[in-house]
Amino acid sequence: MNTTADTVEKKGYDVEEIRAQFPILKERVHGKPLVYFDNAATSQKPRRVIKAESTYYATINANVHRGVHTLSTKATEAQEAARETIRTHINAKHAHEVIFTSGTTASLNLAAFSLGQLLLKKGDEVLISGMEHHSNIVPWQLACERHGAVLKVIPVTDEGELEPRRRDDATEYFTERTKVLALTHVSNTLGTINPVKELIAEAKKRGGVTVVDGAQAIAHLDIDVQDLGCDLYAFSGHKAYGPTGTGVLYGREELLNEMPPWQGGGEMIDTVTFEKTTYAKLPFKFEAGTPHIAGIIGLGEAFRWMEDYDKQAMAAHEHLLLEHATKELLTIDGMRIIGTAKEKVGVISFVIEGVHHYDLGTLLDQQGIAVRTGHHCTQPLMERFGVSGTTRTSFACFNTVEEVNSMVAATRKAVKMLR
Ligand code: 7TS
Repeated sequence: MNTTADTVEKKGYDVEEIRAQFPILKERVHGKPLVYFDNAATSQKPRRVIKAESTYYATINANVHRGVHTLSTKATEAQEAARETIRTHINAKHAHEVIFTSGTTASLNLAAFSLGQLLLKKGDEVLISGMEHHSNIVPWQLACERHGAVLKVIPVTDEGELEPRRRDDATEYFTERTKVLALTHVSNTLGTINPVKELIAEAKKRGGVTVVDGAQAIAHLDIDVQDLGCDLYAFSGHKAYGPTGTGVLYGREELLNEMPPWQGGGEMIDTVTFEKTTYAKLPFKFEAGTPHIAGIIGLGEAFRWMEDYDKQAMAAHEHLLLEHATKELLTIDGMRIIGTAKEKVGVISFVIEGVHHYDLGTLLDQQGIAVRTGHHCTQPLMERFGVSGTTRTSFACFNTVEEVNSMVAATRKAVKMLR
């Protein structure tokens, strides 16, 4: 273990205490202790989250906002408590600005569909970046096709940052036709933290609506939607220690009130006749059908769990893992790290000369080490860097320096076998 690692871990960040709360970390894979480095795909869940979900099913399972009976009232209260927890966590002004969805993908599809209907006319522009996940590309392409608008892309530098030529004069990215800026806060492939606050300010000066994909930011950065100044902010619960099938679209109240609904059905209506339907007030206008109640309750618990810890200390620990892993991986012959931005979260994508990422991922799995391989749903970014895919290791608050060392040693061994 390197000395910096010792210092940070002794400064009150008790990684073993955190690890003890994740039952899955006791699992063995191919007879080896699990090393889970695929947190950007989905994080593991602390016991409290698993328990919150099962307690709902075991004790108060009922549909929400529908019955007068006791269980329904309790389920509704538990779900709405989760909404309030999330409101506080992201510093939204009102709880009804927090819309529950099934994940970032659903949140972004809602945003693109509804903003398309509201704003986009022939020749208008939607501005995204070259490092977007497919779920912040394709919904906008669909909206552009529907409304005759044009998708524009902010280029990415060799370091994996947004094109600096225009850093001093972000106005160049925008034209008078830019109606929407939809940007990832953190790149899932490169780990880059984008200067979203500045770009949001630029877009707003020109009257554009701003959408942030926060899927990779929510578990690793302090998110304050009012400070960012964004109109919409999307994230998934499962990447922030919460259940799969849960997500949020935060939206500024005034904009949400203007936006048309995305899906129609129960819960999102006020009155229905065959001639005309009027819609429910926020947030229900955007929550058609029975929600993932158990998941939402688990999501609330995940956020309460995160709040029990100092987010700065968590971020510092993850940063330490990032620095240590970067340094060690670079000692491997033929190593190329894709994504060397100054501001990064704990995500490292790499390619190794003469080694296919799929083979490496398979050999690491044999050692109990879970990494992701492939294009990470960012095909245009892969093309930008001239690679078909990468091996990606992504850290969470429960990972350790020892695990990084095992991964590096296993990679070195795998490279010898594969060359
Ligand atoms: N946006 C970003 C930046 C993401 O990283 C992901 C998922 C999504 C959107 C979609 O989230 P979902 O929860 O709706 O699927 N990213 C990844 C990944 O990097 N590996 O697996 C999923």
